[in-house]
Amino acid sequence: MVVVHIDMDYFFGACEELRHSELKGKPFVVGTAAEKDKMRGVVQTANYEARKYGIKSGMPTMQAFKLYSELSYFKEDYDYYESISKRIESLLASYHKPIERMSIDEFAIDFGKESYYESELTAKEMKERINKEIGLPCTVGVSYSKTFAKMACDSAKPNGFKVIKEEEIKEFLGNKDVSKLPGIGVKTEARLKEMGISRIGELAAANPLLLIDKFGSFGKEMFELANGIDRSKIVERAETLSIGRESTLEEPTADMQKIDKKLGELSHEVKRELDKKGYVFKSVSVKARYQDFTEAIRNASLTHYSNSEELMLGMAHKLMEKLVGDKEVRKVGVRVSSLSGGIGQRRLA
Ligand code: DCP
Ligand code: CA
Ligand code: CA
Repeated sequence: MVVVHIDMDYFFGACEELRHSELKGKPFVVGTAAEKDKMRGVVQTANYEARKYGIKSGMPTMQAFKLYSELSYFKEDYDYYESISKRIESLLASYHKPIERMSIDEFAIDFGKESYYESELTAKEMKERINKEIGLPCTVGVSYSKTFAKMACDSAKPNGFKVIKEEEIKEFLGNKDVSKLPGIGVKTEARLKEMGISRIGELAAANPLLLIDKFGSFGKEMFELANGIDRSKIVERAETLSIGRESTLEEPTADMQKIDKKLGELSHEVKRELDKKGYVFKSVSVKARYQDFTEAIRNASLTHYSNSEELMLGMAHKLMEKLVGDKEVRKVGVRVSSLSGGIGQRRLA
């Protein structure tokens, strides 16, 4: 299994920088309080220039200004950051892989059985596209599980890219402080220190029965993690769901008429599934696999939700035309995403 973890750098701050280009290179923070009451609030994030002065998330703004009096300040604008987060999510969703949105600025993507080589190429492309198309920096971690992909990412900040393979994990973890393991907070850290355990390597060599005795099932989990065993799973949420179908053509072809026939069948199946689940869609993507087994994907979004099969097919056709050009394809796929509604969701509402 390969997992790719993406975490945006100084996310709220980077979003502000997008619309305030004059900020570039200057230390600034985003905080909870309105500008006029800024000293009463808390810092939500600091850009890396401000971090040089020791300013960080969670710190009272007052303290941040004591560390650097020329600091620029912005009140948070959550809806704006959320809208950018959604754009990042739909860019990533266009790769047709299971995604877990772990927080507003963090995504874990399941690359399944893909090789590290292939995964790295795609993950680098994702990073590049987030940078070019959204305009924001991020850091990417690649590993064989969800937790270690996140740790790889954390260790490469900012604007980094790090791969940790199974055979490298012991060395990667060994010297790190136990607090670097996700789930270990200040309390657990203190209790582990009392037991003489401060590094992950020491945790890995500890007596697991003793850990279970002290921490219950979490004791077992942290022992396993310290030894490179991670059972956490990527969980897709309803908002990130997509519905797609793909199929191999009878023979490889660049003939759009033949391909359209297949797209028609696939769109029809997608539409049936969509109706069954009660969803409407906003984005359509298509995938083509070429003769040399490379694949390409294109997507487009509507400005409104729709459940029209005709519209889906029309978009699929236009996107596919660009992918095919004069190259022969052997397999095609149609997928809708940015779904809304859903029978289950309606019942809950
Ligand atoms: N956030 C917040 N309060 C905190 C921590 C974070 O409101 N105590 C918000 C602001 C951050 C965003 O969540 O921009 C993402 O948090 P991260 O922990 O990922 O930190 P950043 O993205 O700011 O920085 P980086 O990931 O580069 O370290
Ligand atoms: Ca971040
Ligand atoms: Ca984060």
